[in-house]
Amino acid sequence: MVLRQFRHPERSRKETELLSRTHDRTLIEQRELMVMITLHEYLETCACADDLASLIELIAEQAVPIRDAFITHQSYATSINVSGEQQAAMDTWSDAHLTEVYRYSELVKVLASEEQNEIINFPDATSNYAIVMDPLDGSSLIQTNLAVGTIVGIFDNGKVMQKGSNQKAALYMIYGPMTTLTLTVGEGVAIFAMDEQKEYILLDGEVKMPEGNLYASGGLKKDWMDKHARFIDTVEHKGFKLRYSGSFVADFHQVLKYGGFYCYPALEGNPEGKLRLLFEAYPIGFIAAQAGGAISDGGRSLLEVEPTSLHQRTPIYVGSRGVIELMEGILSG
Ligand code: AFP
Repeated sequence: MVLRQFRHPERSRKETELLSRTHDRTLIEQRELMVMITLHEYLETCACADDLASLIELIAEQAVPIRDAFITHQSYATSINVSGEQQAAMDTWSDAHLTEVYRYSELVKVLASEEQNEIINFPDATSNYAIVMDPLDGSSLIQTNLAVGTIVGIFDNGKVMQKGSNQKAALYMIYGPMTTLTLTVGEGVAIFAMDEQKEYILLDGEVKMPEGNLYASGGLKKDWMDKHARFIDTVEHKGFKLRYSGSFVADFHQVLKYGGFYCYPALEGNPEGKLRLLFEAYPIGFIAAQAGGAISDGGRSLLEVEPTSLHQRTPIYVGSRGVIELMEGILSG
C-alpha cells in the first residue's frame, strides 16, 4: 500500500499553523490570500505522531473508492441483481474494503466494526492503533440519495474495549453534495472538503459548536419515555426546529455546524435505544466534545462509559453543551 505524501513546497510549518486559523479571517480575506491548506499540511501542524497522520490520510482517501462504489453498486432497472441486495451490499462492501486497507497498511493492530461480530486482529501490524468504525452509517438512505457517511475512532494502545475519552483521533467522512472530512486529533475540530483533484482542503480549522436550535430525535413518539417526551416538549417550546434524516452522521453534522442536538433515546421496551457505544457514540462524542459540545446517555458522559460488550447499544444525546445540560436536568428530575 503506497501512502500518498503531499507536501507544500514553499510553506513553512509556522505559516501553515497561522493560516489554519480560518476563524480569524473573512471569506474575502481568505480568497484574496488564495490560501488552501491541505489535510496533509494541517496534520503537519498538529502534535500527532507521523504514523497516526499517515493512518488518518489513508482512511480519508478511502472516500474516493467508497463514493465510486455507490455508482458501481447501483441497481438499474435492467440490472439482474435485486435492489435490496445491492443496498445491503454497500454496507458489507465498505466494511470489507476498509478492513483490507487497514490490513495492508500494517498500521492497525485491532479493528472493531459495526458490520462484524468479532474483533479482528492484524498480527503483521507495526503500529499499535486500534480502530472502531461504522463503515457506512445511514446506509438505508443510499437509495434515496441522501447524505451518508463513514465514522472512525482511533485508539493508540492496541485495544478497542476501553472508554471513548482515550481516543487519540476521530473522524467521519460525509458523502453528500460534497465529500467532507470532519477530524479531531485532540486539538479541536477541523472540517475539510475534497476538491476536483481529490485533495482535502481545509474549510474550517477551529470548529466550535454554537448553542443553536436544531434537534433530531429517533424512535417512535409512542415509545418515548415520559421524561424524554417532556424534554422534547420543552425545547420545542423554546423554538427548536426538527431536522431528522435517519443518518446519524449527517444529522450530527448539521448540529455541529448550527447547534442544537441529536438524540436516539431509551425507548419503551428498548431501554438501550438503537445506536452503538463503540462505533457511533465514541467517535462522534469525541468530536462533539472537542468542538465544545457534549455527549450523554441522559445522565453521564458517554465518553466515560466503559464498554461491557462489543456491540453494546446506548441511548445517545449529543450536541451543544447548554442543551445537553438542560436535558440531563430534566431526565434526572
Ligand atoms: P442504518 O445504517 O441501518 O441506516 O442505521 C442508521 C442509524 O444507525 C443512524 O444512522 C440513524 O440515526 C438511525 O439508525 C435511524 O434509525 P431510525 O430508522 O429508527 O430512525
